[in-house]
Amino acid sequence: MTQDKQHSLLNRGEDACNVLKKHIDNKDIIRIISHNDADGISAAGVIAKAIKEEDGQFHVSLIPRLKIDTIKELHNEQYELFVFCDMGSAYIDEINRLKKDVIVADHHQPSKTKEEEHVTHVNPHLFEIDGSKDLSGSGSSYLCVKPMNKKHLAILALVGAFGDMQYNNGFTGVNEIILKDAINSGKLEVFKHLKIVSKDQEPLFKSLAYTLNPPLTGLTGDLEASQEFLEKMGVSYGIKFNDLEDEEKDILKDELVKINPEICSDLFYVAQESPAIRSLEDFSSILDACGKNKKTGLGFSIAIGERGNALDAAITQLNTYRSHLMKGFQWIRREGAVEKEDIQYLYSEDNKLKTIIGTLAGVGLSIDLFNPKKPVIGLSRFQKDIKISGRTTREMVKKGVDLGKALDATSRSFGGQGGGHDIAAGAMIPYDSKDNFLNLVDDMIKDQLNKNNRS
Ligand SMILES: [Mn+2]
Repeated sequence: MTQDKQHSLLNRGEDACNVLKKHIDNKDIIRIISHNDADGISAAGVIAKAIKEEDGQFHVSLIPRLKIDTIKELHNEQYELFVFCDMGSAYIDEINRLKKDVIVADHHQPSKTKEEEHVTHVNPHLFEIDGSKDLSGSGSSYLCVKPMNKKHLAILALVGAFGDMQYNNGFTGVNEIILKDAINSGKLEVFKHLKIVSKDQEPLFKSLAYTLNPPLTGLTGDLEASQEFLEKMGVSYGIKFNDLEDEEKDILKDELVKINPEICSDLFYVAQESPAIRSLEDFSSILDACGKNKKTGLGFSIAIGERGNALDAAITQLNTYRSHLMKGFQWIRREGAVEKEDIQYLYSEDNKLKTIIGTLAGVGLSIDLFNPKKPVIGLSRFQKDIKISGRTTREMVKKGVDLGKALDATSRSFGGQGGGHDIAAGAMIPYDSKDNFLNLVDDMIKDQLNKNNRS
């Protein structure tokens, strides 16, 4: 059954590939519109790189979210093929009205409208495949180029999957098929190793503090504690991991495994790449940092293969992002979250914290910075609006918490909008409704927990 569904999805990718090839052959400039996060940048990269390799041309825009107005504006653009990556499935109605060929390569919940003949819709949900963990936006995009013999681009699709946090101690579903292609390209190796970040760039204590996934309780987000930890075991903290003596590496490994056994697991490694992006997770962090610091063009250039100065500039973005993160964790360790009855929240107007509050909430929960029994709601102010990022634990989801539903319903009652998954969700609400919103979310989570108790 599963295989049938996967097969149908792969066929849909082939349909999209035929449309793409037709327009490359016609020498049309192909219009790509994608999301500005790590998955979206990788998705645009997969399509653009394939076009480039086939001697075609493209024009790409990376945007924070697709709006109806954005699609309306495309009516004025003179292109013969539009490709939406990592977005578009919720707007098939509007997209149908574009009277040119369209490919939608997305993995978010699609709208109920059926696509018209000029629209090729590649989305796992259409085939009852879970788009939150089994295929990313860059994965859907990869399926549209896979038939052109582009196995090496499967690597970039995995970078996007890491960006969307679809790796959970392994890849599942269609992501597994993509992983096989990546390995078969001969460029990707997978082996067990210490999964601390930037082993060849940063002094060891920073590598530990910067490692978010798997989380290292007591070390993640804390430069001082990481330094002390290494000093205590007599391992040189100021040099890079890759420069340690083998003996030191062994000591370190033993101690880190005690904190989190998952720290020693599969590393996805491309030996011929530049050191900073040899690990696909490091690659994904760099694209993520470019997106969050509004340097999407830079991120995209790395995705399609630019290195040298561009990569140096992208690494600078990563460093900036990480220094913001460290400040954020410091802030949380100092102030903590404000607890209500059934939720807790973080609120900041600080420019540096705005874009990272969701990460702080999620990682903070995983390293015990918050009460695990209450979902964390991060709020950051953007002029007249507040951006909401909610995170909770698997355990609370089992007890009935569904943040996606809670944030969707509550934000709508204040004229905002929201949604997402049970464990992680987001919303946008007017600034004035902040306090009422928090009270309502608190009530709603209480209801969810009560209902679950009774059933
Ligand atoms: Mn995505």
